[in-house]
Amino acid sequence: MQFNSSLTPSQFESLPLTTDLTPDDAEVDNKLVREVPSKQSIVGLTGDGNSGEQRLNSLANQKSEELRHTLQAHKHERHLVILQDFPDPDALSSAWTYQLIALQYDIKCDIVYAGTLSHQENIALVKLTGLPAQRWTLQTLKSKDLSSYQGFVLVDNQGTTSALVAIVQQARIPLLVVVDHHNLQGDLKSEFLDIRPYVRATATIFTQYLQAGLLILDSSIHQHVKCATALMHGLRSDTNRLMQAQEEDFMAAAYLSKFYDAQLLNTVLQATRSKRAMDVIERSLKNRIVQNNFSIAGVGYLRYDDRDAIPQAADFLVTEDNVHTAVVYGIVHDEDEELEVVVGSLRTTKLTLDPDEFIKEAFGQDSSGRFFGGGRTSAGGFEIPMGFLSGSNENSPYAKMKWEVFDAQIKQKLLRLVNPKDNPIQ
Ligand SMILES: [Mn+2]
Repeated sequence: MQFNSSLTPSQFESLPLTTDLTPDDAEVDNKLVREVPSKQSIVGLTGDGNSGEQRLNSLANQKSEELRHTLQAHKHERHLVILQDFPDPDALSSAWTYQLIALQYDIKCDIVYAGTLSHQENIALVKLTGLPAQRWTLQTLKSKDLSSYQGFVLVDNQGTTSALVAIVQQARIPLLVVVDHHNLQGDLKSEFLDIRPYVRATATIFTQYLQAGLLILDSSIHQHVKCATALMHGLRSDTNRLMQAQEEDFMAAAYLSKFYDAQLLNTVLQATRSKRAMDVIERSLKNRIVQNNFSIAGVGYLRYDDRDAIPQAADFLVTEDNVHTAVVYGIVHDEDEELEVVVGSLRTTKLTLDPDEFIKEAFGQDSSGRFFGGGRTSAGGFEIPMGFLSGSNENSPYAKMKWEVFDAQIKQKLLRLVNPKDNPIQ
């Protein structure tokens, strides 16, 4: 069985720790909130067989124009670009592109994330391209003067997967720009909104902005070549090496092919797994149960830095014969914050299974109505805070008991959907 290192995690690996996207004090003019067009209306726009010079659909052009106006209106400002807590190549490359575009308008951007880069390819990408993302923990945030930012931007997420968003909102920094390809996660009030769930990667959307002229790429500028390489990686990893790519994604990849550095991308893709990630994958293999073509595996406790081994294990389990969907989960322990969270990933090759729906149906919502997870095409994730039960694992029988309870409960919730007659509790 082949183990392909280019399978990368989805951004929905982390979910709602914090955010409230509808602050009482709506500082943003409601009139500025734009409606997300339905897929139908876009199919009509793209399927006209028109071979326009850049072959961009009118929506992409219209959105690029809107973004240009938004940036124009915020010249000389400083913005915070917030990524999901565990950013993936799609998020990282898109944010970098936003930063370079914004710079044309003398807007300075800091790209930040609260969690960690735990996938070997993400670490390689950031190191090899010099991608300017910074880790801001909640601790870091306390030492920052947020008043120097006039706005914040969400790229490849809608604020539900970042622990930073709530704090930035408390500081009354307005949400200016959202660009994402996940299903709409709630009522978002942003000056500019471009959410296109049928596009397979946010990197595709950003490439379209480049094609529309928001930034003219130049192969003689190293930074442009590196950014194009990062975008190519983001686009490939969110489309399962282009296997799930659609016309728009291929068009974007074709455009990037004129600028990216194939050798650099190859080096990024050859990053190797840590031993601890391998151990988690081994545990997932050993613990998996397969029922009705679903493979389900609990992997016990993991360190925070190894969190990304969970989606990697799911990527692996879904390759087994007769398995179309894999769910892997574990308890991630954050030593710094003394917090524990159940983190899970879903991967599916079944076209009719919507990961977003499946996870929402399986785990439901927390007491404030927020879903424990969601997803996009072929991938999803969930995150369930353990709250009062966090920590105290020095006592190993307690730790074991706690794992067993969570393990049983998650299996129960999943099997209810997989095989309604089967209940592990009985
Ligand atoms: Mn993405």
